[in-house]
Amino acid sequence: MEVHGHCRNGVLRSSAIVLKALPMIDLYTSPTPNGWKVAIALEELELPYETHVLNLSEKRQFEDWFKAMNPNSRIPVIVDREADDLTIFESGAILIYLAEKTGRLLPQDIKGRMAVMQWLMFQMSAIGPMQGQAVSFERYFHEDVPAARTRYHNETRRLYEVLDSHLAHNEWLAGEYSIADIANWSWLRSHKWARVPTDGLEHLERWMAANAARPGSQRGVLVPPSPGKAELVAKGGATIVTQ
Ligand SMILES: N[C@@H](CCC(=O)N[C@@H](CS)C(=O)NCC(=O)O)C(=O)O
Repeated sequence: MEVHGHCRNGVLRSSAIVLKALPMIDLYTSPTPNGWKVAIALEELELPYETHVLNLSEKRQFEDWFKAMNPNSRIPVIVDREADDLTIFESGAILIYLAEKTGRLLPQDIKGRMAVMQWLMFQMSAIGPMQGQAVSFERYFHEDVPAARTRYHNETRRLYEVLDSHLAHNEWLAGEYSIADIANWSWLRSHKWARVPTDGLEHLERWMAANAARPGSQRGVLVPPSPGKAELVAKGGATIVTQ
C-alpha cells in the first residue's frame, strides 16, 4: 500500500509561527467518485488528514487488515485518531460524521437537516448505483450487454433530469452548500466516463460549474491523483467488475 501525506490544510498560522497540524484522520481511498466525496469534504472542512491509497486492481481491499475496517471490502474508509480510532465505512455515513464533527455542511434544524439527508440518500441509493452500473456496462464489463447498457444509461439520465428540475428553483440541493452537493457532484463530474450526457440540463450544468469552481472541490478531486489515462482506468475497472 502506498502512503501519501495530504495535509494541505494542516497548517495553523499564528502571527510569526507556522505549525503543521498532525493528521487527525486516516483516509483509505482511491481515485473514484466515492473516494472523492470524502476528500472534498475533508478539504472543505479543513481537517488535517493522511491519505492511504489503495490500488483496487491489486485487490488489497479484500485482505484481512482492510476487511477489519470494512467487511464490505470497499473504499472509502476513515479512522479518526482523535476519536479513539473510530472507524467508519460507507461514504454517506462518513460525510455525516465529518459534518457533525465540525458542525458544518449539515444544518442543525430538523427541516434543513432532512433536506440534506434526502438528497444525500438520493445519491447513495440512486445516482451512485445507477451511474456505477452505467460505467460498468459501458467500459468494464467483459461482454457487451446492450439491454443492460441501455437500462442503466436511461435510468442515470432520468436521475440527472430529477436533479435538473430541482436545481431550476434551488441554488444548491438543500439550502446552503452541503454534504448533499459534495456527494452528488462527485458522481456527476464523471458523467462523460459513463457516457451519459447532461446536454439540455442547464440548471444541472450551472450547479456542476459552481461545484467545480470551489477550491475545496478542486483540491479534493486530486486526492489521490488519478492515473489519468482512460485505458489504464478502464483496465483497472475491468479487473474488479463482478460478473
Ligand atoms: N456504498 C459504498 C460504495 C463504495 C464503493 O463501491 N467503492 C468502490 C470504489 S468507488 C470500491 O471500493 N470498489 C472496489 C471493488 O469493487 O473491489 C460507499 O458509498 O462507500
